[in-house]
Amino acid sequence: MTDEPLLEALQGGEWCSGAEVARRIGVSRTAVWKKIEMLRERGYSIEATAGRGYRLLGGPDRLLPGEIRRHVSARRFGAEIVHREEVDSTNRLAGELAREGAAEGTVVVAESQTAGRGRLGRTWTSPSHLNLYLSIVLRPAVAPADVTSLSLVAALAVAEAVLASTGLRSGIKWPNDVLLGERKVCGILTEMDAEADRVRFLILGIGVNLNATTRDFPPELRRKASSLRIAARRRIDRAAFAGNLLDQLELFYDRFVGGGFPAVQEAYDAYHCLPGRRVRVDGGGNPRGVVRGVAPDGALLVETSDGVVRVSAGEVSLHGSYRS
Ligand code: BT5
Repeated sequence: MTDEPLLEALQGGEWCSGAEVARRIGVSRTAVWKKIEMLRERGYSIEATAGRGYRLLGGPDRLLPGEIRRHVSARRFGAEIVHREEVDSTNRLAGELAREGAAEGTVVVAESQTAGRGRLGRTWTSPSHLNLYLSIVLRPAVAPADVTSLSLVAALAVAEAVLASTGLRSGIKWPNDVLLGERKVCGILTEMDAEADRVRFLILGIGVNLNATTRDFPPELRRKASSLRIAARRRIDRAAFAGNLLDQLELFYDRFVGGGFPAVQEAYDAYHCLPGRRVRVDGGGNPRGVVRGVAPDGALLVETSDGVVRVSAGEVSLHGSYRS
């Protein structure tokens, strides 16, 4: 039996006698007491008095492994979840665990990061208990050169999880920013430990702004960052989001490992918001032009005055409504 029937019985916050709870969920009163204790350990606040029974005062807003796992159907991703109240960087900790032999699918989540990493030495703002900071250990049997498009796959999984949890269609800005209303709600950082022809492990780090409000961001980010809560105008269940994200990740990762980027390209293209837009790229010869899409290997195709140019890595700036 799960704890859910018990939580259901206490839903609404009204007093409910021990006998009534026991009857509703079909167990003895002693078993109810034990389950109440288990829920308290998981962070639920439940009042108990001899005369009136039980009353649910509040649930935890913690990314506890048990909370996330209730929402995961994936078999490998999230089978092992390490939770920290605070860490410098979930990517750093996941890397340490991977070096010690952690299995593929091992997840590190934290309530806050003191040194959240962005790409190229930039930082990721990580206020506590509001968002999702998650890193996962991957051990794909692919060549190091094929790994770059894996972060495109991660962005796709995030976009699907955003749709499932809010009904909102986000846009992916190549390679892996996820935007709502042209503002960044997610950043992805892939770090690799490899030999010349073999990937030892990868750490896929994903930061998603879930419940941050505008004032939770530093002033310089307020005009370019957003969160699911801001866009959907309601609080997001962080554990449910994390669980759903792990499901989407495992699904698309398996497709990618089996068939490369072409196996997920149609789904990626449906979210990609750059095609048809005029951009400037920093990197890959700094082309300027109109985006024509993504190649089957994950490179961005930009039509310039000299023809179509492929960009494998770089920073894309939009002309016009440029925010990032
Ligand atoms: C990224 O870098 O977008 C990758 C961020 C990855 C963060 C995750 S959290 C879990 C895991 N553990 C880590 O230590 N990291 C990963 P980049 O493309 O370089 O973007 C960084 C830039 O985005 C910054 O320079 C800011 O302008 C902006 N930024 C920083 N924090 C942000 C936030 N919370 N929301 C939106 N934009 C942010």
